[in-house]
Order: sequence, then C-alpha cells, then structure tokens
Amino acid sequence: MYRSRSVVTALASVLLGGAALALAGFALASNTPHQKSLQCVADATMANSCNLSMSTYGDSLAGQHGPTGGPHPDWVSYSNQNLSVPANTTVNVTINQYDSGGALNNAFFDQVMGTVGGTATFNGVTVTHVDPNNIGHTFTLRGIPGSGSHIFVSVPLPADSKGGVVKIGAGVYTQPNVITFSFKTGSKGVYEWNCEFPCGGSREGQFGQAMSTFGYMSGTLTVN
Ligand SMILES: [Cu+2]
Repeated sequence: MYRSRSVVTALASVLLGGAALALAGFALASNTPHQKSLQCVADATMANSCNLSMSTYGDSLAGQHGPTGGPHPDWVSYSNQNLSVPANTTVNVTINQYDSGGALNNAFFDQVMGTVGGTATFNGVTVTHVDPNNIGHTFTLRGIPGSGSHIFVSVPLPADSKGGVVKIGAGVYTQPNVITFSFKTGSKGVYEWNCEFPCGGSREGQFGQAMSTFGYMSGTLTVN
C-alpha cells in the first residue's frame, strides 16, 4: 500500500519534471528565430565568394520575428539580425527593400562606402551614392570598438516608392527596391551592423524603438 503510493508519487514527479523540461524546450525553440544566424551560401560560379540575401520591412511581420511579428509587430525591421560569413571571402549581398522612408539627418550616409569597387546596384543601375532625401534604411557595418577588428561598409537603401503601403497584419508587401553590393571579409571576428537612417520612431529624433532595440535595425556579422 505505502510502497505503491510512493511509486505513484515518484512517477508523478518524473512526469512533472518531464513536463517542465518540455516546456523549457518549447520556450527555447520559440526563441530560435531570433537566435539563428543567416548563413552566407557559397557561390557556385565564383571562387571564394558567397551570397547573402536579406530584406527590410516597414513592420516585423516577415522574417526573424515570426508571422505574428513578436513583441513589436509594427516596428520596422530587417529580415535577419545575425549574419554568418566565411573569412577571406567576397560576400555578395542582396537586400530587398520594401519600406518607405525620408531624408537622412546625416547626408554622409547617402554614399556607398567600403564595397568592392566602391559601388552598389540600385534596381540594376550601378551607383556610388543616392538621393539623401529618399532613404528607407542603410546597411552600415563596422568593427566593434575595442575588438581590434576593422571593417567599414555602408550602403544606402533608397525608400520604396512603388506605390502602396505595407499591409500591416498581413505580411504582404509592395514590390521591393533591390540593392546589391559586395564586400570582402578578412580574419575571423564578430562585427556589428546597424541602420543610420532615423527610422525608429519616438525618442531622440526617430532613433528610439526599432533603432535602439537590438535585432530590428541592428545585428551582428560573425566572420568564421
Ligand atoms: Cu532603418
């Protein structure tokens, strides 16, 4: 009698423990879209090069935050936060830019900087700079201060004016502006990237919210 009760108690605690582990596992799995990094895919046509494709949205309903948009579905966002690329490689980047925009507060960032040839393509046209009054976002990559690793790449992503507004709640977007550029990686290290267009809303001249919260308009680039 007592023995069977203790067996039941033991069994119950094992089951409860298992349920707790399963819950913890589910919580971790639910977080993985924020943690998994986007891998650069080896380019079959060009030695020592890989391709990285991302998007920028006027909300968070597509990409890394999941179909519900996570905690801030109405915040602007890149599709990916953490990028992973090989060392000593040419990284060919394609960004589909779906968001609207406006004027830079610092016209320095209308220039294409640090790319192969000092150029980018904007909807198929080679450019060295774009209109500073029509910017959606920038992709600006630099070494983390104090890390000893140096890189500087900055590419403006013109605002998408192809008509129509992002349909918030549906994850449906207008035709994007397509921006491409290449840059070369050196030795292994972790770098950081962010956007230099004040797209964040609220505080400090539109540098709050998505601009000041990691994972929307900023992330890391890990060179492996
Ligand atoms: Cu931005």
